[in-house]
Amino acid sequence: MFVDRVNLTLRGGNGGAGVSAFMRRKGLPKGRPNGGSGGSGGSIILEADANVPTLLRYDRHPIWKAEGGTHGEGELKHGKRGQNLVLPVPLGTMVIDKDGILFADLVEEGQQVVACAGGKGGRGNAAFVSPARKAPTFAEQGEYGEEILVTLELKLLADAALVGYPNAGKSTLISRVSAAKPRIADYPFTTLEPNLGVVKVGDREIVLADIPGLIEGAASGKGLGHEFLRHTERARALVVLIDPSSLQTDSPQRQLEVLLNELSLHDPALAARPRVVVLSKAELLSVEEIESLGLDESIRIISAMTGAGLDDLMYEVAELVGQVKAEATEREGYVLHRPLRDEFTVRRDGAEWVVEGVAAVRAVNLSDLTDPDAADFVAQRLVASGIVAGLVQAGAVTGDDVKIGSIVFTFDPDAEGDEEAFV
Ligand SMILES: Nc1nc2c(ncn2[C@@H]2O[C@H](COP(=O)(O)OP(=O)(O)OP(=O)(O)O)[C@@H](O)[C@H]2O)c(=O)[nH]1
Ligand SMILES: [Mg+2]
Repeated sequence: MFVDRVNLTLRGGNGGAGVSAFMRRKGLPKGRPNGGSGGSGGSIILEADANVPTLLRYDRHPIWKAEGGTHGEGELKHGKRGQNLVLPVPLGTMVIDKDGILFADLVEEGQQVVACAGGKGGRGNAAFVSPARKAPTFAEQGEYGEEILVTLELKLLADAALVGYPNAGKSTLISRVSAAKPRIADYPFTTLEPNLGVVKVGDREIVLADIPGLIEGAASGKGLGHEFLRHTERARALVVLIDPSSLQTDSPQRQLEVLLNELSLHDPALAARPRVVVLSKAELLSVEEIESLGLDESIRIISAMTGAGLDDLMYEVAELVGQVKAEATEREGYVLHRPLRDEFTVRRDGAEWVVEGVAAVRAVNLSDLTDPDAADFVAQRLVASGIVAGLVQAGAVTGDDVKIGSIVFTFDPDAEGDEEAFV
């Protein structure tokens, strides 16, 4: 089965929690803080891999989660990082976010994009020691990993694509010039999914794509429709096959007209793509019969059955592909860097102010908010991250309730920290 479009849910691993612990010493009431930090969660990375032919494995398995970090421990033992999860995808995979924005086009072997980041590990209490805070009793929770919905869409990367009516002999041709072994039969739509084959031409190699047959009206859904023309979009050249055999009811001339029209209905750029037009199954006709077809002189004449004309055709296709490559800008993949996640947002919800976003969650992400020392620290973070200023700007006044995550506290922009009351 050839799968060229999937929707995935990806989750970065959660960060491990930091821990609050103390080294006990005789004679010391509390001891020195020695709680270790949690490990960060693993990220999910998509990587272009030439050994992966389709998106099939993701069709059956649409949810992926990277490993979480482990928690910190006493004696300054830090948690282990979660492993990154690398998901291999075929060359030519486009990565599209839930708003339809393309953020990566993975065309080169090994090209990667971090699709979603793991959560940061929380810091242990040892990390919060400062001259003013010699024995912090709080630690940070781990952050949740990022979760995203993405669509992966595969657009094959072929140098040349075979286009023709069903039964025109496309699969027979690719099976003669490459190691591809598609099914071949004298009924239409034998080929239901694209096949790629590598053709050696002298010391060059070109990748040829055999795609399902195209008929008149494909643009409006006839036959297999236009779906598979997506895989010709990135081909540098087209090989248009026309078939004089009795398997076709349309004349070769008419086939060519219809094919070019369907290509331009899909994308006008395809009809303008450099192409070689080929008359297949030529051994069925005499020289006179071929002449009487009145075809343009530039048409190549081949027989995949006898092998006549195949070497010359492949040479011509390789030359054309080479020219297009030399003229065109290189088909490079890219990875767009997505805008940073909103640090925080402030909105009014009934009587409450609600602060959301990464910075907001980070500010209050401590293990024990009833600890006055922790509350003091949170108050400082709310100021430093600009959240207090943001609330004031939005119109919050002393005494208002402010909600961040599951925590509600009374707003007091002038508080010295320890006056903040957490509920
Ligand atoms: N006589 C003759 N028959 C051929 C030649 N090439 C292909 N055929 C026959 O034409 C029929 C169709 O061939 P395929 O290669 O399956 O055609 P296709 O274009 O891939 O067809 P679809 O996959 O249905 O689009 C088969 O019966 C082939 O044996 C040729 O050079 N000479
Ligand atoms: Mg076929």
